[in-house]
Amino acid sequence: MNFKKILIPALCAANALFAATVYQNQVGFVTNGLKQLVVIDGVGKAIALKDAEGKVVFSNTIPEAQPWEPAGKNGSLVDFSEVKTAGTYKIFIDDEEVGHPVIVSDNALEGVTKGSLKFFYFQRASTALDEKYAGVYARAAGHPDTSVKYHASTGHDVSLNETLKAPKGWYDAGDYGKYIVNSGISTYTLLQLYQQNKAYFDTLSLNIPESGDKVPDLLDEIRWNLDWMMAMQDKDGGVFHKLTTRQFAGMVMPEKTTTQRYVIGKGVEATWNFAAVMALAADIYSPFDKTFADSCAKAAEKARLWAYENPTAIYEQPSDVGTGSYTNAVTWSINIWANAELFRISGNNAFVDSIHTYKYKRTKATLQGWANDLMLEAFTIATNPSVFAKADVDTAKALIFYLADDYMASLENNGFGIPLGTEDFYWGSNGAAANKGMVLIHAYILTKEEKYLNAAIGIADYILGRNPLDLSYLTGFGVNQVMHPHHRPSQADGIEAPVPGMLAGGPNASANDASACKVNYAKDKPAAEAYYDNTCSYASNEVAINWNAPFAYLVGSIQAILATGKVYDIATAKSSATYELTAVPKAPVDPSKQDSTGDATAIGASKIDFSPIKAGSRLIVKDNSVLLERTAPDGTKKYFNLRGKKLR
Ligand code: 9MR
Ligand code: 9MR
Repeated sequence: MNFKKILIPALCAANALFAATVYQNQVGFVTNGLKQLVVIDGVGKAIALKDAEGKVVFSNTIPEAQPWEPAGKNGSLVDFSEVKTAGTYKIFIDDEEVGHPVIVSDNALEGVTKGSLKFFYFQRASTALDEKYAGVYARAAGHPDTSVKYHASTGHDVSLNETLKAPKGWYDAGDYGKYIVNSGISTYTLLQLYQQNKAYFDTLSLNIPESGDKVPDLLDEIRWNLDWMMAMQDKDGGVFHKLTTRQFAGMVMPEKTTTQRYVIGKGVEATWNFAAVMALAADIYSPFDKTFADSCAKAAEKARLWAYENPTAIYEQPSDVGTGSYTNAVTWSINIWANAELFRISGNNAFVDSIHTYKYKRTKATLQGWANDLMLEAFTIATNPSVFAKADVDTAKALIFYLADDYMASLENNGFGIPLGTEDFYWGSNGAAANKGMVLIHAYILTKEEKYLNAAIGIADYILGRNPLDLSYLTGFGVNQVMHPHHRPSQADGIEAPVPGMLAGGPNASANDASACKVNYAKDKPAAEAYYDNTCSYASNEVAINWNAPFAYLVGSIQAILATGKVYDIATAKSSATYELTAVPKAPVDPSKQDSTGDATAIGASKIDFSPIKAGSRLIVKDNSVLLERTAPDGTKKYFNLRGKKLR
């Protein structure tokens, strides 16, 4: 019996009693790009878009609804990409106006690109924000950071009462701390945005104090943070973990908190991060400021040497410190990333040899985030095929498609057309969503297959309103906006609207701040609704540089690609300068510090064609010892110690 045939008319009759709901990008659709919206309770009804004169520019019947687990309800995905005329349209379902205006324009995502990048200007430490650039959000200078103390965890003799100058940089988030680990991935993501879309960003004005100089505004903004990062490198090459007060400040303006700041910790996570970012900066800034670029390359080289000499220096949060910890990052993933960047700017094979030491771990991808940078090396290697060996490029591509094709598969029968699952709704879910978009953009750069770009557009649409809260998560943009982010200046400045261009952390099914909020906003809610627009909610409504950066990358790339019709040409991609760098010692010295997720079992990842290890033997390092791994042609693996004794 065909169940559907009986059910559908019954459901349609019931639907007629309820008005349909529409979830859509509230900011705009680029004229020549994908355009979709979601309708709830609309199956079988007529949907139309009309222009200002009431002329129908699109009409269709609302298709079958499909589930999307994070929303806990079914949606019908309506595709109106055929509308290729710029304009503002109204949505009608059975002749009733619903949803929000649909804006179609050639530069629909330019405003959010500029806005999300301008956020970094608003986050600048050690400077006043002038009204000319900040408008009503102008403020006094805070945190000069010219007299920073050394915390004992840096290894410095604190009885000497020395101080350090480390001004500038961006505040991390809603707090006033400056953390190298999180700065690393954020700065790097923005550098990649520039690198991959130079034609677009060379002329894009952000209205910042440096606008009008010879350097693109995006690079001027990034430089503000690089200058700070540079000051965080100790004389021996190691890099301090963070610069913060010992405890979080109150919810006050920057200039109101004058509590002593410290550099805290010095470890491999910060040092590897620093090396990776400085290496890429050495390439990108060399046409603009050769002296600075040279110093970046030197600093990166020195950092790497320190990290190899101090492999056990893993950051631990001191007991008298309560600011963000950024601990437990996967150190080998940062190591590989830094070595990839160093090879790219130097051509010194010792750096790729270092990567190969970890080859057995590079078969199973994890989405990039402050705690795992494996994908960052994959992005670099895959987009530099004339620099890296083919086998390395193939491995890097495999990592990218391991994730990207998984996202594509999740779009099948997905009622909202969003490649996010219930498991993706953790602290900073919007940042993770944007990072998925970054993976998809890379898949697009590598294949030019539109499906990847379209999936990335779906993520941008999700953040800008195509979600079950009918909310744009970027402050200052969209019809329904986030109004109460956990962000000290926005809470303390007396202005009702928060600083614009900030991406809220997003729904978090774990509601890790339930005690601060006195309410568990995730309770009995589908994952995508576990969000609280309240200043208490640092786990769903804080803002952070590592969430804004991939969002800016996502919308900036989409806008640049659609507007210019051009995609980053990787065939000839290479560093604009070559540096002579030393790489001693060559290999990682402390395998016991390698991450457990990298153990030999990770090789089971079935989607990956990793030909060299399909069958045969090789040496791997596990639990501090070297083992022989034999892979039979059917893929089964056996392990032996070096005396030939079979293990397990
Ligand atoms: O404001 C802090 C925010 O930046 C952090 O992400 C969060 C978690 O570490 O902590 C916030 O600070 C709160 C602190 O943890 C407890 N006292 C109240 C602080 C402000 O809500
Ligand atoms: O983004 C971080 C998240 O992944 C962690 O789970 C959380 C708790 O450690 O910390 C987040 O980072 C915060 C940092 O510790 C302090 N500044 C604010 C950051 C965003 O909430």
